[in-house]
Amino acid sequence: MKLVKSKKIFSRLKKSLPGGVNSPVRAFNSVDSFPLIIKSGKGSVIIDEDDNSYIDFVGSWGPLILGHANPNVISKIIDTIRNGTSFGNSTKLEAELAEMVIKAFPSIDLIRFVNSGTEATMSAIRLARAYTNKKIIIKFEGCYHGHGDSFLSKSGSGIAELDESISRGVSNLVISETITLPYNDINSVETIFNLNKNDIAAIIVEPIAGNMGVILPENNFLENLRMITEKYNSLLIFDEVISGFRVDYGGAQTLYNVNPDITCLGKIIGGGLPVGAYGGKYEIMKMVAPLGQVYQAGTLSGNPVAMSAGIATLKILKSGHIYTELEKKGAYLEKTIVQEFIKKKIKIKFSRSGSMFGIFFSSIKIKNWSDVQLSDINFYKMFHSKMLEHGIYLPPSPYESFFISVSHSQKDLDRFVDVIKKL
Ligand code: KE4
Repeated sequence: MKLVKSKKIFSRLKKSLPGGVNSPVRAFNSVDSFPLIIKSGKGSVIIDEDDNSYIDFVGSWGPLILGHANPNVISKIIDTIRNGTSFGNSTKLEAELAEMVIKAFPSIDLIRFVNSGTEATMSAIRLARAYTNKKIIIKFEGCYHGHGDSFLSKSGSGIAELDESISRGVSNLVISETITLPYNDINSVETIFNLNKNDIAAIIVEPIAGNMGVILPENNFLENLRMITEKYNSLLIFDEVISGFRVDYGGAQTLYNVNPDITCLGKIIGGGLPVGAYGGKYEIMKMVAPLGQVYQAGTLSGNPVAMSAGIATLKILKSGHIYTELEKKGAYLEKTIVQEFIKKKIKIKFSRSGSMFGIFFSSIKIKNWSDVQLSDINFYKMFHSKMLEHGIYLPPSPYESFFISVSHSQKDLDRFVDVIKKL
């Protein structure tokens, strides 16, 4: 595919933006490739500046469960934007979207809208520390909760060792209050609680991990996290920024029937515009300013245009049999991809929940970050580039989720498998 205009635009971008991007993964460094410079999207297809078209299995990293430029979402945005873009005051649209989310998530009595998943998770741990009067946060290797300082760490060499920062500019003091453990390893959680009995404010977890490929919770992992946090009066925070309204209209907590104390949301609830949210029981959320003493604010939080995109999106998701359709598409793609790789004698592990899935080039069972590290990352780079050459856009990193949208046709799914045949 020709990339003449894209190359010119990327050189221009690099003059003004660090690495030429506004988010690192878009630079395609993880797949040693040239980044896409996109000019439009419609349904399951995106088109770059050189008019190359791609069937998109990234969907802007999750928000576009309805596909690009969904007509209902666009018309709702246009109707709203005609009345202005932002007032710095409340609007009824915030009530409408909040009520829809609260109805979908029984664990939420009150919710606060912010502008990103990062703001949601940062605020959630601040609230958890205030509510419990404790300071330590437990998270899991390979889970990503945005770029808040507390989350930019990895576990020390030993389980009980202090975390190490993974980013310059993050103070060791902040990192010393985060402990990172292996996903799906409940024993390590019990060990840490025994060592820090009354000092753990919360556990934050992606109930379905979507930032190390896709890894599902195993052996009642979520139920056990719920029991341990109750036993030690700590909070359980579900980071459902990806899984919320993706794997079920009520998120992973509905699928697995485990109620967290605080839920973080993003992506789909903004319908492609910047929206994040955190919410939970009244008892906890009443601490958030101005009702309570936990300060959090935002100029464009609850922005009416973004609210309208979220409302339009959830209205469609709530109607009809969207999740049944998405499950059928996911199951079909899983079956046909697995079959094709078996024919080619290429070992893969396929992991899926509804319309989010991951492919590991590995012959071992993948249950956590260490297992992911043993998969063939170089093969993924070749796979990504081959698929892109043939018009299939996959995440430009082996550590992300693939997404199917309502707008992906049977032909799109079969095209995916046809290109695998050419590997
Ligand atoms: P944002 O601040 O990017 O809106 O959300 C942070 C976040 C929080 N929690 C989870 C589970 C997330 O997946 C994310 C962000 N996801 C990444 C991709 N998996 C965003 C892509 C990017 O960083 O450009």
